[in-house]
Amino acid sequence: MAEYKQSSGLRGELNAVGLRFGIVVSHFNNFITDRLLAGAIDALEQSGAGKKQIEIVRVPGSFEIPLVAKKLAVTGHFNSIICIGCVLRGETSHYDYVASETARGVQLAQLDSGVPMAFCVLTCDTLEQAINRAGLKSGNKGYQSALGAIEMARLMQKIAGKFRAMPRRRPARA
Ligand code: INI
Repeated sequence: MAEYKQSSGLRGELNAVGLRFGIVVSHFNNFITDRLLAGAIDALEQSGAGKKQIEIVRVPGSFEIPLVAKKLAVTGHFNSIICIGCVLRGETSHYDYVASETARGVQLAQLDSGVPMAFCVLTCDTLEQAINRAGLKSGNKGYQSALGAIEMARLMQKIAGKFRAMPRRRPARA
């Protein structure tokens, strides 16, 4: 084990030059989602992405994010997709359905399409909690999610590049 340093292993660099990103952003609670969007764009631009590499698509609520994220993913145009929403707990169980189905839908969309998706859907009990996660720079979940989107896009490229030329093997029997 000693020869495996903590830093060893494949990892995606935080370099967005030449990558293409889709951002799906929910209008519901847009006081919060606009700030998350601004954080995400900041992170992408600081990492080398130009405006032409970023496509922003708006949906009514978080529940609609997965369908649109998948629609974008299967175009084959994007290296990574960032899903932005904010679900606030209300008086009814609506919150639970919207929050869990959005998470499940985004996970299914990335597994089905093979395009990495950053999950930047806040699920908070109060508006104050959401505000704290939509602040500036390190306190902005949009910023952090975009860094994750870049890292995953590069990692997918590395995996594809590393194993493309290798002969295929049958999977081992269980
Ligand atoms: N959508 C959200 O993004 N956040 C919420 O907090 C929310 N609440 O609480 O209702 C919400 N509802 C709308 C939902 O996402 C759909 O747009 C709607 O149900 C129509 O399909």
